[in-house]
Formats: sequence, C-alpha cells, structure tokens
Amino acid sequence: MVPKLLFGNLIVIKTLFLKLSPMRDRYKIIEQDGVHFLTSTVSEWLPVFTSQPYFDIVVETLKFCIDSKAFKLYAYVILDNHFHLIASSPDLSSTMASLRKYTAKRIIEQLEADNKSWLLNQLTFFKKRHKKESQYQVWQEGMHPELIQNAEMLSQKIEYIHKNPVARGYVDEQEHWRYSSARNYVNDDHSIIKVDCSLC
Ligand code: NI
Repeated sequence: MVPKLLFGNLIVIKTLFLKLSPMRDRYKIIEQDGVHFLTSTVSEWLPVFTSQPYFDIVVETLKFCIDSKAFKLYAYVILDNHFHLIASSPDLSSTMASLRKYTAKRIIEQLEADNKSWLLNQLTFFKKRHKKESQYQVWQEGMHPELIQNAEMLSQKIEYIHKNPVARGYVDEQEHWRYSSARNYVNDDHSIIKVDCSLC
C-alpha cells in the first residue's frame, strides 16, 4: 500500500508542477535567445537519413544558418530519423521554423529524384489535415525545446547527443559517427560543420 500511495502522490505533484510552470512547455521556446536542446523527428519515425545526400541537406542548412543568421551551434547529431541540436539564436523559433521548412522541401525533392515512392506515400499519409501548404509532412510537429540552465545540464545534453549513435548500435566510438559533433569535440575535426565549443 505505501509504495502505491507514494507513487500516486508523485503523479499529483508532477501534474501540479506542469500546470504551474510555463517553462515546462514541451512545444514552445520561451526564452528566444537562450541556449536550447532541440529535437526534430521525421513523421512516424520514418528512416529518411539513409544516404549522404539526405544528411548533407541538414548539414548545408545548418551551415547556412551559422553563416547568415547569428545562429550558434554547440552540438548536434543526425540519425536515420531525427536530429538533436544544442543551439542559440536571437530568434530561435523562427530560425528553426525556417530550417525545418527548407530542409523538408529539399528532402522531398531528393526523395522524388531517388524515386522513393514508399517514403513519399508515407509522408503524405501522415500529413496533418490542417497543413495545407505542402502535400507532405516531413517533420513531426514540435521540437521539444529544453532551455539549458547551467554548465552541468549542458555537458549532460552534449554527452546524450554524442552517445546517441553508440546507444543505437551504429558505431562503437561516438567520434566514428560522421554526422555528430563528437568528431569536433573528441578529434578537433571541424570538417563537416564548425561547431562552437566555447561553452565547454
Ligand atoms: Ni536521439
């Protein structure tokens, strides 16, 4: 009885906390210029990133944002169906919205060029009804932004990002994953994207 009661109380406390704390909003960036951990996931976790052209679309777009939008990238990883970033920008919501819109368009073009009709059909099928501007929905809605509160949280999130391909069994060493800032941090290799390592 006691553990069950305790568990029940915990749920009540958690629910109250979620209601009272606007910073816990899972879908909105509240401090626009803060450093955030962000995740963008392909609709229904479909594996779109399976060859270099698809990774390059995200890489090139990130580089464009860094060069032209006062966008700072501190860490990233791109996996088969999602990417994580730690980033900041004067207006992070609109930068990320542009990034997602542009990469979605380029990904559709690439899928069409590669005749990947199964994936294209899936991306049409799962499109939300209210999204009228495009035939397809590449990215799930929301980026689950988490404001980085301190140095400890920052290093935890960087570690999480870099361990992702290892946890999934894709590589044995984090720096072996080509599309990850582990290469930047471990090997000082900035050949894919130059990330800002100044916070660590
Ligand atoms: Ni992940």
